[in-house]
Amino acid sequence: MLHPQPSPMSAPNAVNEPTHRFPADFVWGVATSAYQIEGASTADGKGPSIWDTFCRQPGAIADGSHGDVACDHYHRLDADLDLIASLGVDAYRFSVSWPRVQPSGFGAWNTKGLDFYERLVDGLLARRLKPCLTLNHWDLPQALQDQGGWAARDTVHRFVDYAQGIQRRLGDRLASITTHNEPWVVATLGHETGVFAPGIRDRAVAMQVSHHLLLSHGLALQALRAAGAKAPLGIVLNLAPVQPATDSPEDHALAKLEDGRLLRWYMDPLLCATYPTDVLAHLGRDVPRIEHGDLQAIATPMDFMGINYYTRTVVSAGAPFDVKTSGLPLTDMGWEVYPQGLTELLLRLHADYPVPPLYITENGGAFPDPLRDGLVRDADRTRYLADHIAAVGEALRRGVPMAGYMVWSLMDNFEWASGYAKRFGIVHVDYATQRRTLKDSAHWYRQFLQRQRDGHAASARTGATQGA
Ligand code: IFM
Repeated sequence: MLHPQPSPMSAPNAVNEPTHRFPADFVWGVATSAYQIEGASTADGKGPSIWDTFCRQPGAIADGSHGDVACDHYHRLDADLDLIASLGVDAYRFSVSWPRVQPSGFGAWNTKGLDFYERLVDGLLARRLKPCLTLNHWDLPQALQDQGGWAARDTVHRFVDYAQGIQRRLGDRLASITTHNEPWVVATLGHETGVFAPGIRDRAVAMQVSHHLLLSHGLALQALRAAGAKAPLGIVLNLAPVQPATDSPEDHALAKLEDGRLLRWYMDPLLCATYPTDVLAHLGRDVPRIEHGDLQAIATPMDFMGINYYTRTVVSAGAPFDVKTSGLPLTDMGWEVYPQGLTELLLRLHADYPVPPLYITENGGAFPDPLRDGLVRDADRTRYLADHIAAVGEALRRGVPMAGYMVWSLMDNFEWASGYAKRFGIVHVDYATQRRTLKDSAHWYRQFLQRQRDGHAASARTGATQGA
């Protein structure tokens, strides 16, 4: 149930309202992922995922927590759908927990798990919200990890089967299907630095994983289309402008390489069927095994791309760049607030690649957010959102085909290796009671969207009068 909310401030101070008028069909939304909010980690036949396993490793999660209960969304579905609808958004981006619907990642399907997502999709449609489904937001079935996980080529085919199963059950009602969320994170943080599940530290494995994720994306698109999928199909990448800390040639060279590993390693094969040669040369023996036809499959045309943007990346060949020296505000994650980087990134993508329509599928900030007297005065987050929405508006004005924007996140949730201490939600969650409270930023977002709609209605009236 959505609890009664105290009146918010009309608008937090010092927020620069974006002045851009976004198109009437621009899609505004909020986003979450299964492991971060659902809880119910063993309910109704769900199998374990690699994150269930990883969270049990001592020291893996900052506060020793896990997603067993999280926001208990699995048991609070209807109230949470009402909550989403109350924000006045057009769309909800969520992910399916693969081990909830297919506990081993192959073979038998779990009807109760599929039923949950059917209730979710139908509940969104009943509230006139677009269901934007992500197939893989990191919670690979542990049973597949036991057989080699994403490093094994067979997992590519298991993923394609899984995608087809979701299409069979839900495909006729989805507004979009995303194959993978942030493959760089799965490959690099999961298999190179090992700070995320499954906790492997091996660059050669990480690069093979990245190739298999990309290949499974392309093959899934082909299989979904062959199965008659009507929903737009795409992938979501986490991208950032990579900048040198100084003007030294060493810093510039490192920035180019890091841009290659973060952005071009994914954009080049997806849009141009090739891997960047400088990164291949740099990898040496860690270059992944690429079979004949793989690159063509990866470059299967997409209907859209999602970009997740939080901050810029600054690299230094010497001592690591200290974000505190830049003078920019920092979020609770210690990430610089750098909205102009989003415009810069979008213009660059548009200039360098034949991009399909682009969505910002995640953008937001973690801030401490104390709940006092039933209110969360998160002016920092409101400012962050307003400034990044303006940055998207600027890219749109300069010709980038922007189609939508989604806030990360609908509500506070399990922030992976940071546990529950970092709060990204525009809705506050009291984990002891599971009470949800709209933060000031949620009220601002709702009012901003209403002002956009009012503007369109006024233009339509004026246009109608002028045309009469
Ligand atoms: O919470 C994550 C999300 O799961 C993926 N993108 C980044 C967010 C904030 O770290």
